[in-house]
Amino acid sequence: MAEKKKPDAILTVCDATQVMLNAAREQGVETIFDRAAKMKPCPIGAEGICCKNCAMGPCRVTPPKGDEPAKTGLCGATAETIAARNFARMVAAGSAAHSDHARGVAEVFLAAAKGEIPGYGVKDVQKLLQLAMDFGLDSENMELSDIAVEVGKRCVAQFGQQEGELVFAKRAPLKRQELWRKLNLMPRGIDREVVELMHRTHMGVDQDYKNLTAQAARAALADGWGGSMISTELQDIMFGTPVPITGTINLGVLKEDEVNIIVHGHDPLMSEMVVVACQDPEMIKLAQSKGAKGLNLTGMCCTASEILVRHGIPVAGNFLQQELAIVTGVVDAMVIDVQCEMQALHRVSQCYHTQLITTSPKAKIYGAKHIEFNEHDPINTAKQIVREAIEAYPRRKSKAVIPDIRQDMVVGFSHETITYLLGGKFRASYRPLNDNIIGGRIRGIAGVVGCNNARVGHDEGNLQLIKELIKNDVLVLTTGCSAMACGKAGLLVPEAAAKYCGAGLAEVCETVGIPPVLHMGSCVDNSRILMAATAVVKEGGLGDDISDLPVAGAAPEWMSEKALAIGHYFVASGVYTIFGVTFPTSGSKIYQDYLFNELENEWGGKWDFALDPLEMARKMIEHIDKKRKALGIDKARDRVLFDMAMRRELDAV
Ligand code: NFS
Repeated sequence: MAEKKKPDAILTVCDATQVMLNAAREQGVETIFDRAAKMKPCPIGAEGICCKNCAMGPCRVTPPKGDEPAKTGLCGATAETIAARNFARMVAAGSAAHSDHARGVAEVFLAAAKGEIPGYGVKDVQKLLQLAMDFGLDSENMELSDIAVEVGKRCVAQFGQQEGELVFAKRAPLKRQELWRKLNLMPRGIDREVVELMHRTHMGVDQDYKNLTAQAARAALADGWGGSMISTELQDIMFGTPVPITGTINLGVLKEDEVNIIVHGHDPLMSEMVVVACQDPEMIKLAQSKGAKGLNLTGMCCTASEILVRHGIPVAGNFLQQELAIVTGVVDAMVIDVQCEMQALHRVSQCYHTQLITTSPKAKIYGAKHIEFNEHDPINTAKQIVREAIEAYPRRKSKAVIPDIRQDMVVGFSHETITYLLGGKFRASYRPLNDNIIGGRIRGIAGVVGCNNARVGHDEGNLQLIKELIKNDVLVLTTGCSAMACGKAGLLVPEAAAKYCGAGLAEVCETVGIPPVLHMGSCVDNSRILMAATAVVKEGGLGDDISDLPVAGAAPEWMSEKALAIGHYFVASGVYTIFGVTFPTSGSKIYQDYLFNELENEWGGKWDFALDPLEMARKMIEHIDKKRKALGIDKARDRVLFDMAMRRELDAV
């Protein structure tokens, strides 16, 4: 099912990206778009039926032709075992990535709480107290700093916990928790689940595809309701829980006459300090002394979302725009932390004056300058980085090519904010949202998340899908690169409601003054979507589990293993989840049938695949309608206030 992109296929629907792609080609700079055309994916690997888990292989167990017996690996492993193992390993890697990010955040949080790090503090006291409650802390007579230390210690302990249950998993609806306990899916500790999954996918261990899928769920749930949720919560406490804020997006945010710094990656610990350093008068003066008008800080990928939703810092672009940003010739420093950073950045930066700087000991790029983020003196590391950018500014050598394309947007919809926005100041709750779903103005909710993928049109799948959903009155929650695609296309402004939505959703959005697509943050912030779904369940009237809700999840342009981990924790949380581009188990019919059909009977959620975004929308809406029917709200209409004539008519019956 690894579909080939037609040679004449659209490479991008983002105008700024197209301008830069043309510029790159004119300048002879190779990008991922060129490499994707030159090198096709290996079909056997893409379908999940190549096993390289031992040195007797790789064994390629292609489907049998005609009457041929089914092939197995040398050890006898069947196609379904091999597909399940490969799938599980991707989930393990994705869960590990989110969770190791979270570990770093938790360690810094704890050190900051102990007063060991200048510059980080507690911005959201309410959330700190909420976490204290989650962890069962008797905090009434405790100093705030002591509460922070205790919460920090308990969060760090979640990673190495060996038994029991992850604390945030107990935030899920009770019925879901019971199901996890019954099916042995409840995560015990974050590291434990990932390590066990790696063990079980080793040669000759777990060879039952259903059992493997269950452990993959335990690892994925340890991500969604563990690692990712810990990241979101602690980042909110330290840097502030997002509230609606305006921002600007696309490569047109770069400025020819200023020092441009792009922070790229996922971890806000360092970028938060770069924000502070860029506001330092001493730094601004230094930039001016080199002839620049000032310092222009922008972001890329999920790090961008982190500082966008909290500070309104402009976003240069999403995953497939990272090399092209450098091609503008005005990026003085690209500063990366961890995840989704292409090694090709180094080669592209060599064609220009751009200083590529790595900052994490976990993510170095050969040839790039490494300035290690010193978590005990973060502001000085940040200043050193800014100085590097300023020093690079006079070395600009190529003509600036900055597309004059940028778009305003409203972002920062944490699930707490949704409560407030929809319920109003005096009645903050999810009630109005539930009522609008029950009444049918809002047909359902979709979480559309994930990456860009060079095998399909850049931003095309995300936008086609989301436009179709909102046209059909489905409210969309979005994060990551998908959210950025929406921002660039003008879907993250309240005015988008009148332009793109069905009448019901438009009416709700216009009344409340929100966009029909709500930007909830970075990829670890998919945990906010879990919390929003839980809040809808707890509000009442729409069943008693996430699997009862008229909701669906999608990643139409996914590429990273993290996306697969996210998908799997959505499925294991009871959500119908559909991916585009390709599906990594398609080589085994038995295994794919299990994920796409049977799983729903066990978990209430299941996987699905559609290459065409409109087909994807159709399937999601069909699922939403199925859930509406089961809830008995498929024919629901708004409550009508009866006038006298209507009453008389009733009496007459
Ligand atoms: Ni998430 Fe994909 Fe990467 Fe962020 Fe973008 S590619 S799974 S959205 S930047 S992690």
